[in-house]
Amino acid sequence: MTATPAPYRFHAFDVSYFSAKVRPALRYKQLWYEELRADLREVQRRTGLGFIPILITPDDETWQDTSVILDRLEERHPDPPLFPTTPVQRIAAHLVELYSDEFATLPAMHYRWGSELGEASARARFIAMTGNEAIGNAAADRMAAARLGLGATDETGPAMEAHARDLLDTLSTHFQAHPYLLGERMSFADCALMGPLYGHLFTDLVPRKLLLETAVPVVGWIERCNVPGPDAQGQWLADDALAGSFREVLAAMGRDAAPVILDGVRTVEAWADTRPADLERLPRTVGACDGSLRGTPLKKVALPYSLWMLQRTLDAYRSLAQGERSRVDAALAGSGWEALLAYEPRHRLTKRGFELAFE
Ligand SMILES: N[C@@H](CCC(=O)N[C@@H](CS)C(=O)NCC(=O)O)C(=O)O
Repeated sequence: MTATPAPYRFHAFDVSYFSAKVRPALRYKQLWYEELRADLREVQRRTGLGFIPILITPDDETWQDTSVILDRLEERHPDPPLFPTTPVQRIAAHLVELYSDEFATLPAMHYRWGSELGEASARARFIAMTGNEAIGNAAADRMAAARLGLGATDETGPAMEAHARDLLDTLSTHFQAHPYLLGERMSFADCALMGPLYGHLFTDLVPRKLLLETAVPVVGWIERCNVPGPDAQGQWLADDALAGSFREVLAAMGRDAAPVILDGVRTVEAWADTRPADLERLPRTVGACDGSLRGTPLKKVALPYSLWMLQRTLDAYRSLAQGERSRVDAALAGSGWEALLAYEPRHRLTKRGFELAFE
């Protein structure tokens, strides 16, 4: 175990999508940590926000936002590494993170809240988790409404399920030959994908059945990510390679997700073009954007946060030397991610404390 003078304190929930992204990283890095059922008053007091998870460091700093948390964990505890340093694997990992954080929430919310059995079982779990019927029901109502805001409606349900089917099939093929996305070692891409796959699909009744009946190799990967001890780790693929089966995974993600993410970012940028000059705080959402998923119209809220996440990937891509970028382009040709990597945002966001702001 990595020695720290006191444990990290991880405010999280087992049913939480984004908690499932950080937990494997804490375990992989063999950190001393205590997981607490998130104390929402403490989270609010420390961050001014209602988002979980948060991580409190041994020296009592508060870290919020899973991408920031993973970056800082890597900075403080670089060994064993979560972030590949070679260009192709690094950008591929960023795309998996972008997909997981900014698109996979849609199928995940569909499976949790989009059927009678899904909704009733998730509601029961929320009540059990909070130990209070009124609070559990209120939280369930908020999340069920958030599903619709994200565009995971009854109309888009079949497209969500077709997407999930392709994703699970490509992942199953990959995990039959490779323990993790980039080879024999876990990376932050695996952590990010655990958000939808463990946080929602594996803990929810309806998709758990789907996983166990149709995607057993994916369940095997979930088990590995949950117990990623040092003895279970090898190396990422040599020579900055991506397995052919992982390129299929990236394509299953990119084809459907990249246009939806770009639609959202374009809407945010159009709003930013004409935003009020005296804007003090960025709103969480800036209206809705219209797009489509597999030919089905999809209307979803546009989130400034999505621009920040895209910027994170683009910063990594644009910091590469020309030759490295060409290697990334060649490796990702035909994956559906090209237009997103070519996008040049007109606006730039930064974090002031825990809040997003224009740079
Ligand atoms: N981008 C944030 C997202 C965190 C997030 O949305 N967490 C969910 C739980 S998994 C939450 O707290 N939702 C409360 C809300 O949406 O109001 C991160 O990466 O930490």
